[in-house]
Amino acid sequence: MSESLDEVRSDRHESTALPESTALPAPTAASLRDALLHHLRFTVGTTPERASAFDWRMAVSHTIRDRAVDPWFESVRRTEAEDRKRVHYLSMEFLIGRILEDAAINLGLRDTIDEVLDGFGLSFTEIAEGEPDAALGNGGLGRLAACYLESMATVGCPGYGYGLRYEHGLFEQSFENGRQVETPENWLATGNPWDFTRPETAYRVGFGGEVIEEGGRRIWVPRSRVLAAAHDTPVVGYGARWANTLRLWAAMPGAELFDLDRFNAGDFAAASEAEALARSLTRVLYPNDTTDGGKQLRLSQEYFLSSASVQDILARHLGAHDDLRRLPESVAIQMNDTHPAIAGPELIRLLVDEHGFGFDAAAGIATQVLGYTNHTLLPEALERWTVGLMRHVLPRHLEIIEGLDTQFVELQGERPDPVRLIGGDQVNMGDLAFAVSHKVNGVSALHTDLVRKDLFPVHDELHPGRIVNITNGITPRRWLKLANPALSELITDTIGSGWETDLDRLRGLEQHADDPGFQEAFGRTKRLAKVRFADWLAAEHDIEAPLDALFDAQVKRLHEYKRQLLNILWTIARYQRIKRDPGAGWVPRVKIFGGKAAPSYDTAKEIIRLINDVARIVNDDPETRDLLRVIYPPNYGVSMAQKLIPASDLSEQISTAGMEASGTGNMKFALNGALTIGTLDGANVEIREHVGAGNFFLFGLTTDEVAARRSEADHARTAIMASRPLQDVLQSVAEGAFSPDEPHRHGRLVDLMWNSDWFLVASDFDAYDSAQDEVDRAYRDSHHWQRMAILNIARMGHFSSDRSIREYMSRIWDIPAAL
Ligand code: 26V
Repeated sequence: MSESLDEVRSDRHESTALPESTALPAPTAASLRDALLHHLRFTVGTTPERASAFDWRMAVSHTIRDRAVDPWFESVRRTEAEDRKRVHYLSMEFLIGRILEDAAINLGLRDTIDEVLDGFGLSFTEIAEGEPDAALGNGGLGRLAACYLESMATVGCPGYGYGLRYEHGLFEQSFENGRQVETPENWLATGNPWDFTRPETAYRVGFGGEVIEEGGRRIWVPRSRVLAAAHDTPVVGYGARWANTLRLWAAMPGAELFDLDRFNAGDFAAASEAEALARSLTRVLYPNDTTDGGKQLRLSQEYFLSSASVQDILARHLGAHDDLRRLPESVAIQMNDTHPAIAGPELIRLLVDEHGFGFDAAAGIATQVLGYTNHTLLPEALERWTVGLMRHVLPRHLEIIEGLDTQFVELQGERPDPVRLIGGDQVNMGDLAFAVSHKVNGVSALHTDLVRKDLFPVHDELHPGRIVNITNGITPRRWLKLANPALSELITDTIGSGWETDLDRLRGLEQHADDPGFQEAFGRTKRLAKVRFADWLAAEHDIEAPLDALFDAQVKRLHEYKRQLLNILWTIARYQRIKRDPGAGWVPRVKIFGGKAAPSYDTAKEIIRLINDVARIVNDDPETRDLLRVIYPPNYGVSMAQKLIPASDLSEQISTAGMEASGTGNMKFALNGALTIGTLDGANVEIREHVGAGNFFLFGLTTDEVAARRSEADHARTAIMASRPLQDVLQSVAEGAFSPDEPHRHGRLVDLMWNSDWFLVASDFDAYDSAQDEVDRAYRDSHHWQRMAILNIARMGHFSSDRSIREYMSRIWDIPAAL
């Protein structure tokens, strides 16, 4: 039986290409123009004469989307015909950004559609910029998921992204008197042309209720049920040789879930409970890395994603196979952090309760299928749910976690103080995710070491080899080809095309690093990017940026460990020095900040306010404004990054060592020829190794030194007393030099610096200051600077997300490429 099955399979491996006739013909400008007019008329319902920018964008998007369909169907057909193993990437966040231009590039239609629109007197770029960002994520973790989806499609890894279709993505940020104000984001308000709605693909997801015993079996009777409806977006790889699906679940009340009996009995509230839950479940992305309130909703969201996805995965498997014991041969599930870790207990529950497996067998299958990526060591970021909440929302899953906990304690034998999945009254989702996974990965070499040593030492001892490192990566299509067309063109002119899918080829630029002609050409691309960014700043935010200055950028979520405070305090020191000696030959700098603070994160918000206060004083000072500018455009996101990163000369990656798991912005900047000023943290370590220590501005305490320094009493006071510049800076802030209307406004931040300084801003201040001096020296020698920048670009090939995905495929998923 199994032999003949194998025969069938190997037979199927032979058949590949789609018969030419069923595919759309390769588009010419004329055929694309016809398709565009067709959509304008029949999809949008208007004419070229009357069409608004929005109408054109819809028609263009549908025209491009049509071209994704054949590669998409063909990829599904081949995967099924060849019975290929697939990966299912479960993530609460996908920070995608705009889709149109990325899809056009990957389909090879970027220039043709440009030409077609030109014929109507329209600009593709302008139309594409009308698209709202799909901002279904908070920061690095969500953006990584988006890069990985694109790379999976590019390298031909059969798979699905599974997430939630939040009605409102990450909040929009504006500033009022320098303070962050949040307003709801509304990306779906004008419809989403990329969405294929599949109301027929819907699963019931239960919540609450109780577990009853029936004939020796445990049966979960949920209190309410919500429908998860699939919305699919095709994800086309570069060259359109492969396409995967991003499946986002939307919660729906579902008429059959309405409890008519309860309603008729007069219990109106209970009858509508499922409806109320459905309306809130996928309403909004959690903006909060730190929330206290809404814990139940968050856990319910996580379960909703996990359950719908696992049900879908099993349904697909059972559509083609009859044996769930062989699930690990066809299915890999990757959990993006612990957020979908309840997928483990859910898979076990379905195997045991609905498919008759014993507990141990089910747990064994789950472990072979699941993998877990850890993205942070911060204790406050490691998810824990109280047993009470878990019992209230997921009573059957709590029993299963108890079963896993018992297994895990037994495994630890005589260990006096065993690690528990349930410790005290808390369920530890990190330990749970570890226990149900065959591989657990860190996201940079340093981070992985710390995962082994500090986070999971006992797990590591019990399961040597389970923890692996797969350093993060970024997609060169969006972050170089799309974001930086001028540099991309220069690269292609110099080394030919092919780097888009084989980023190591950038090495070919090394031999041009000393060539003054190439340096000049590179300088022109940087200048062009600065002009583009400056034009956008002026048009959108009425902010002026002097083009001849060094663009020095720190863009990322606001967090104390990322040390935007160090950056702004140093900026004040620079301001004071210029004031003291304006003619000292300063290198003009634009200090660029971007990033959002979690709405409940008060200290981060105070730092935002300080940056904006400093900006106002510094930018208004006629003595300094030509030498120092502080700009902080609000609402940083993927699309702003695409303009800002190519324009930057210097990339600030200055987290307290040991605290930034990887960083991925660091990679985007270096790939676009910005030099890094940074600590030995996260992927900075590997970036420095690749680009060369001489092409990287290193400063600061190491991870071990951080630990030692923190244990010194009064380290903050000692460091401040040793640094005259820092004392002056803190004094001016304390005296209200940047908040004359409210002199004590920043008193708490100054207090934190003197009395706690957990993130060692003071301890690293002088080292940072010296590294910044070195930046100035290097920048003054323009040939030297360009050479370093070019070497950075040339040596960044390793950080392509294609490399990361290939590592996941071979080391975790056991999936060969389909291409
Ligand atoms: C969560 C929380 C929640 C509680 C308060 C503090 C805090 C701080 C950070 C986080 C982030 C959790 C997960 C995350 O987004 N990690 C990021 O993942 C990126 C992709 O691997 C990586 O590049 C970043 O270094 C890492 O912070």
